[in-house]
Amino acid sequence: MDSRLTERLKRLAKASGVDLIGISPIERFEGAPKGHKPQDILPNAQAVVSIALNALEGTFSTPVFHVYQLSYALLRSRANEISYQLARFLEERGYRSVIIPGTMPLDMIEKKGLFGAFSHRHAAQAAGLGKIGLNQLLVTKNFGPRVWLGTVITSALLSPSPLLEEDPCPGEECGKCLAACPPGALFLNGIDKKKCLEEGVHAQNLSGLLKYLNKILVAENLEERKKLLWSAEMRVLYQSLVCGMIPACDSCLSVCSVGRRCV
Ligand code: B12
Ligand code: SF4
Ligand code: SF4
Repeated sequence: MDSRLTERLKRLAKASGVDLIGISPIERFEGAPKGHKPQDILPNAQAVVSIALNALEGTFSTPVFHVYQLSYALLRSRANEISYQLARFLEERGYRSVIIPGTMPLDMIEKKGLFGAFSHRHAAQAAGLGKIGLNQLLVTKNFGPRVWLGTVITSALLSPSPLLEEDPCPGEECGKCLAACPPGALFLNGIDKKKCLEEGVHAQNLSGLLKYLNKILVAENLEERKKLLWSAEMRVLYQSLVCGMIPACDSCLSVCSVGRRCV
């Protein structure tokens, strides 16, 4: 166990703006499905580093979508970049490392984009950052579920972090996330991913883009097609492609009062 390297890595993460960092040894992933254990992603994996970045609470209360979009997109790219920085730090010291995409890219063919290569939530729970709550998200003590996660799998033998003992989510006796989920996609023991995905469908994500392109394809004549191409909706879609396509729903995050710090 390299405790000095672990401390230096944690210091670098904090200096880069990470709010929470924890380390889990690969033995904590025994229950993970085949193909989704650390060693399936990096053959000589020894440890998994999890980071969490707290989202601005204002992100979840602004009614202006493009204001929400900026914070969200920035959080996503920062987590990827910091993960990369940590992986570079470890590789410079001779330890092979990989980073897990925040969301995309992921397997769009067999898994239909609904199953990541490696679960950030389970990794973060195994690293003691929080516990998976009733909303199926990682709920942390200090920031509730309003954290974006990143993961580095490495061949370095890093010192493990303790697991979180108490559960920040009281479960059924709260149940606010279940009640707040617009399509009723959340259940006591899981989530209907398709329902959740449908709710997140918005003019500004992939399904929205495909629906709009289809509208152009089936338009009656050339004039109609031109109108659809030179429309405001097309400009919105273009902007989302440039700035980041963001799911439109987040009620199960915003409603949770655990770790809420702002009025
Ligand atoms: C696909 C995906 C979705 C799908 C499916 C969601 C889901 N719950 O699976 C859809 C589009 C519906 C979705 C929605 C949302 N997502 Co999403 N999503 C992902 C993504 C890319 C993969 C998740 C995944 O693989 N699911 C499939 C498998 C792994 O999950 P599962 O079926 O629950 O796994 C079972 C088994 O496989 C097993 N298992 C899997 N791995 C392991 C490991 C161990 C050790 C064990 C014991 C078991 C185990 O346990 C499960 C059985 O209960 C992750 C990023 C990532 N790579 O982790 C983000 C991620 C989960 N999403 C996130 C967010 C924020 C959202 C949304 C709020 C949308 C938004 N506004 O961004 C909603 C919330 C929905 C919800 N309440 O869960 C965040 C969650 C942050 C947090 N605090 O936990 C993540 C982690 C992205 C990130 N980098 O931070 N998402
Ligand atoms: S993101 Fe929206 S639809 Fe999906 S589980 Fe959360 S509240 Fe329900
Ligand atoms: S809203 Fe309540 S039940 Fe849902 S995750 Fe937060 S604390 Fe748990």
